[in-house]
Amino acid sequence: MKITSAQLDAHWMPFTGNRQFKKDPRIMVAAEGRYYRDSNGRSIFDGLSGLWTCGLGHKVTRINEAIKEQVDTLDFSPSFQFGHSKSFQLAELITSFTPKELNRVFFTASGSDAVETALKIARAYWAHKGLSSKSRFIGRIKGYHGVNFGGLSVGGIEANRKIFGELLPANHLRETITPENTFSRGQPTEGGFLAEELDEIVLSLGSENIAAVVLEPMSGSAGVIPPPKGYLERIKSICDKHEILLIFDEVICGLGRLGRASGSEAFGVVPDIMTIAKQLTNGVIPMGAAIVKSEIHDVFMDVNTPKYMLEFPHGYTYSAHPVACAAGIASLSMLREEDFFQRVRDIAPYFESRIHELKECSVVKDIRNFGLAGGITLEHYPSEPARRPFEVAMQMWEKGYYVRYSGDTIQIAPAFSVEEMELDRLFDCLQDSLS
Ligand code: PXG
Repeated sequence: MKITSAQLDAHWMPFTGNRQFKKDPRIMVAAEGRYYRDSNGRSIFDGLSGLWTCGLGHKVTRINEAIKEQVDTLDFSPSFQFGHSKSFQLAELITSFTPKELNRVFFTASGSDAVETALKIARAYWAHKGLSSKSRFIGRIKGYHGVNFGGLSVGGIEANRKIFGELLPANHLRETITPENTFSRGQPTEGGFLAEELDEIVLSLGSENIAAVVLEPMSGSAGVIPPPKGYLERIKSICDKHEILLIFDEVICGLGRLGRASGSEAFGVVPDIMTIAKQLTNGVIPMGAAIVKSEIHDVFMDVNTPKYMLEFPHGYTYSAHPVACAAGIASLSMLREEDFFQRVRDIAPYFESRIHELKECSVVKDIRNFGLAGGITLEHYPSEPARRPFEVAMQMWEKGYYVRYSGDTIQIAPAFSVEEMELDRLFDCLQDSLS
């Protein structure tokens, strides 16, 4: 069906150059496996698994059947004060993917909501312990934690923050890309010492004023930045030393992208709170979650108020939506039963070797990768860092490939089932577009 210009005008699209897009729209009409079909009938390789969401590919029968059955049985159920069985089933299933200490799940409607939830839990936790001055957050430059005010405050992508006025008080650690660790394969060996900056920040602010440190174990949106070896371990030990909570935002890292159930597992560091979304339902229905240690949860349950009172005045109309829960149960069951984490680990070395061949292109300034995620930093046009990635991504689109461009990077994150031959075609085409 043709989209009219009035329809195009009516939709203000998110994180999109609306003026450019509407002159020459790129419209998807169908998706199956690792391919989209566009409105011109072309087959388009999905180089980002949707938006880091669809690691299991598109049109997954088991997920779609679960959704259909759920819609026909219980299409909606009030999320406050009433329940349905699927949310409890999914919560327990999620805790079998997270480190064993993280075993209480709070459902949200998106990744941004999951981050806000985590931040609120952190502050309220300290307040319940009589330490309400512990309210400040520490994030990191280039961190992305969604678009709500809390997530923006701890986020460190300047372009996303600067027009929105006053945010929550937050400090930001330095980013971990250094001149020494460019073109690292997997975790860089240089840069672990950068975590020591946290100690300095805590000493200057006072640990009695800090609620939590919020990090993506591996930055995703900013262009795939795996943590240097030893970095997360040092962050964790500094947090423990000063009694500060550590929140891992695993909206991209969690549930398979890194070849493990979580970034925490991939990098061997256990946070106090974790956020997930995207792959939780394979992107088919919006859903996120914040998962916390039981000792955090129990502080809320131990309050001395009548039992009918709320322990945590927070939640969303769409928290634990039954249709999302059905999709989540099907997605997580498939990830486990078909061992997609092993599949990612098997193909990751090939992905790594192919993406690093792009180093030969003169406009490529850095390449980073981990699991099935890769980021390529491109040389800036004078004072126009975002232009070259846009141009390259548009060339790729012309050639039948969807890749993500943002800031000065191109990102690649194909479905977990991607074949070597498809990676060959994708990276050959990218090499052409970069030359
Ligand atoms: N935290 C992290 C680490 C994310 O990557 C969010 C929170 C917010 O999730 P929602 O569901 O509210 O969008 C994200 C989202 C990209 C890209 O191409 C990344 C995201 C969203 C859209 C595009 O890098 N990450």
